[in-house]
Amino acid sequence: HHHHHHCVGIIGAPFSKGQQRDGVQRGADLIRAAGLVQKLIGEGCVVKDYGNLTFEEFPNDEPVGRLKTPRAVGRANELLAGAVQKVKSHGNTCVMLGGDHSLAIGSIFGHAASRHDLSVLWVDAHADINTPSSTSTGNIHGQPLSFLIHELHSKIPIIPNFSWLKPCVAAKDVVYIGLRDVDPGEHYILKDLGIKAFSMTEVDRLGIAKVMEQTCDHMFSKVKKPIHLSFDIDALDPSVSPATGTPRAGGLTYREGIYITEHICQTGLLSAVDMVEVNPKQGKTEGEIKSTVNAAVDLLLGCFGRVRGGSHDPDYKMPNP
Ligand code: 4U7
Ligand code: MN
Ligand code: MN
Ligand code: MN
Repeated sequence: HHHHHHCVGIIGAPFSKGQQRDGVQRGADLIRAAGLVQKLIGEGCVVKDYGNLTFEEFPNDEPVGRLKTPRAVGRANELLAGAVQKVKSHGNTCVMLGGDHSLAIGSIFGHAASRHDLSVLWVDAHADINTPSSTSTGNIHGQPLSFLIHELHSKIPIIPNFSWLKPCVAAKDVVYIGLRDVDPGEHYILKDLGIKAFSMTEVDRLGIAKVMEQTCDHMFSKVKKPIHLSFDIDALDPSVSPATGTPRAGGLTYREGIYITEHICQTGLLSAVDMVEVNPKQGKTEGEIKSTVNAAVDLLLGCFGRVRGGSHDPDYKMPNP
């Protein structure tokens, strides 16, 4: 019943300074090298690859409070936000290939600037909602949502290279799936703001089909807003995607991950996707890297219409015996 094609705009964001492990900046090129563009075209998408962003170096990027490399993260996200706005202004669904998850700051801000009033679906083992004061690690990839959510505005101090950023998402418009490693401060925020969250316990209890039904019920309770899907590859179980910086046992299966993307595609409201935290240097073998990258590619294909039951080809001619 999808007679339209998806127009997809891809941005590569080879950035790693939201955390401390080298390698995650190579995620975007690996996902491309696995054939993402050709495979999307094979699904009937019209694809424009906008290439990789080039990020500024900040040699004296001293911590601000607990925050590590704040200037690099601030400037990278400002650049990314502008790039996402451009991709959206061309009428594309934006795919941001990371890089680490601090990039969601710019990706969601840029998306919100062109399509305000988004729903954000955050698929992750982690809640990524520490504030600059609640963080225990200082890594900004564990904090992006605190910078984006209106209700947390008063918790965000003045940080160099972040003055362009204003909160742009309401707590009621965020849904989590896959949580299983939530810090005490994050748990407090989730409860305090009443953020909808399907942890792995709820995935076990309800099954992924009911989780997606209830996710969409929540997101579409009033008006149908465009969806921003922020997919951290560590949401999947480390047996599927081991090549990532902060793996956590007990994650989503490959099939549950694909089901999420298929369901979101079917809403017709997917407007931007982040695919982040693929880190080849964290893979112990070639096979571990391959499995992680292939999962990222397959999740993106699910976002753009690939269906496991096969799809209709109007040009198919049944061969004669
Ligand atoms: B990711 C952590 F303390 N919560 O804040 C933190 F456990 O983007 C992990 O989801 C954050 O991979 C993980 O540093 C960030 C930690
Ligand atoms: Mn479709
Ligand atoms: Mn994570
Ligand atoms: Mn994350």
